[in-house]
Amino acid sequence: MNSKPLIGIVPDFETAATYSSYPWYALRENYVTAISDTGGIAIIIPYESSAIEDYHNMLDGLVLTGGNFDIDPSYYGEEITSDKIGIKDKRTAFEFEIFMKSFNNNIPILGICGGEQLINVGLKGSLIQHIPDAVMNSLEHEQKIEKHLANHVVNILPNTLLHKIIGRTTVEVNSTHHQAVKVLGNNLEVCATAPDGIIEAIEATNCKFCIGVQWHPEYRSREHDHKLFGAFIDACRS
Ligand SMILES: [Mn+2]
Repeated sequence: MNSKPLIGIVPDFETAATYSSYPWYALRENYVTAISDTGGIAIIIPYESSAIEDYHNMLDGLVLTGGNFDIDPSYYGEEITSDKIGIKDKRTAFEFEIFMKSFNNNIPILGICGGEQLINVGLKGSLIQHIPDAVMNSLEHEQKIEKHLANHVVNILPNTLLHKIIGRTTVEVNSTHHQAVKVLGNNLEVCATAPDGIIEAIEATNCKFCIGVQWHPEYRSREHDHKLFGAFIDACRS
């Protein structure tokens, strides 16, 4: 294997006429630099279902990103219950397919924000559709301050891979989500929670590396963000 692992990143998709009046793929640059600075080679993979087998054969790891979207609740057997939901059918259909293929073949996976939620739904879990509707007195999970700044703490559960990686039981994280894990998917365990009880990270117990975090470590503003990317790239290399 190449000493630098090849990491696929699924981008977001936009039709808003800001960059182009035609549909365009969108990805914040720091998802890429977090990988390249940590020793991987990042490759952005478009939603081409016919190429999934080829992508899969190339990749040593997969990053599922966040973005301006929600997973269609029909994937977990619910109707849409909030007007805050925005779905992207093409993205979610592609992402499900590449996630399941990677997961079933034990390719390391890091899910970030919406990517964490995709892991949970992919493994037959469900989501809180809009946190303020579901949790009384929840913390502010859609922070108004700049996105790289920490907005709340999370408690990391002992005896989890995430705890082994980060080596701390409480860390500060940024928070830019309005949904969260509700019912946990198969073969997953909770590895971090916010003080209001919101699930902030999950990991699969039956594979090499499949961790989803609700925060955005790609900003790498805190030491634990570097540790998470380091452990992910190490897993992709082995
Ligand atoms: Mn949060």
